[in-house]
Amino acid sequence: MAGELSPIDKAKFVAAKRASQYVEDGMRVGLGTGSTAAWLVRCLGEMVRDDGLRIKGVPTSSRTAMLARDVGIEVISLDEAKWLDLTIDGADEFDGDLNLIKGGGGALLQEKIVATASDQMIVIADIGKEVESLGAFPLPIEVIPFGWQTTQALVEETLISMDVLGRTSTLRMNGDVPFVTDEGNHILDLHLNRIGNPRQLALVINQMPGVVENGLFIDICDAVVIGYGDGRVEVR
Ligand code: ABF
Repeated sequence: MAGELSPIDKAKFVAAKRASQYVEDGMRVGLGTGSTAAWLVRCLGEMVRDDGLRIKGVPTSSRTAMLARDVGIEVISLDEAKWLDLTIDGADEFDGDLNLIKGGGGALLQEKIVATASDQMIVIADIGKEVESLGAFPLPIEVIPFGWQTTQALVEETLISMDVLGRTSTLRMNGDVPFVTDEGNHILDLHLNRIGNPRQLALVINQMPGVVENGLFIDICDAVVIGYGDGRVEVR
């Protein structure tokens, strides 16, 4: 499967391959979204096909559901699974406390629901996702369509008044029309550069009317499997 890969794709593949070893027969597994998680789905598909692995997959997005079915994984809904043994997903950033920024792929709401409804959540990522402090990657915020531009202004004003947004921070949409999620909500990007207190920021953002969820995953990730371009893998 891996053939001749670029260093970044090799890093993603080896992290996914290593994480697939945590998946045991009979598990209900949350399947993440993004290119790294896509490698995991392919690895699990190979295990289903070649080793007779029997799992039930709960995808975190419609894209992942399609890929999982394509590779022969039995796909069920979260409500059919009721609870998951393990979720494996990617991330945009992870820090030393295993706190994450996720949602660059526009699936943060479903990803957070699935990750939270799991006994264990493992992130797979190339080493480039490791940061000292979260925030260089824009923080995605999911808001309902009703009055979303007003919600955006409210979020910005509230965070500025709390002195959470530094001078160089801006709240920017993804172009003229924001990204629309599987749930029909909109994604706004909060460009902070550095988040001093992710836990506080996550709580403040979710209190605001119109905000559904944010891409800060605090105390959710149990381990990160890190892939390197030379093929090395490290588990934190
Ligand atoms: C999903 O995949 C998102 O939460 C995250 O933004 C994205 C990471 O994508 P990739 O693995 O392609 O870097 O997990």
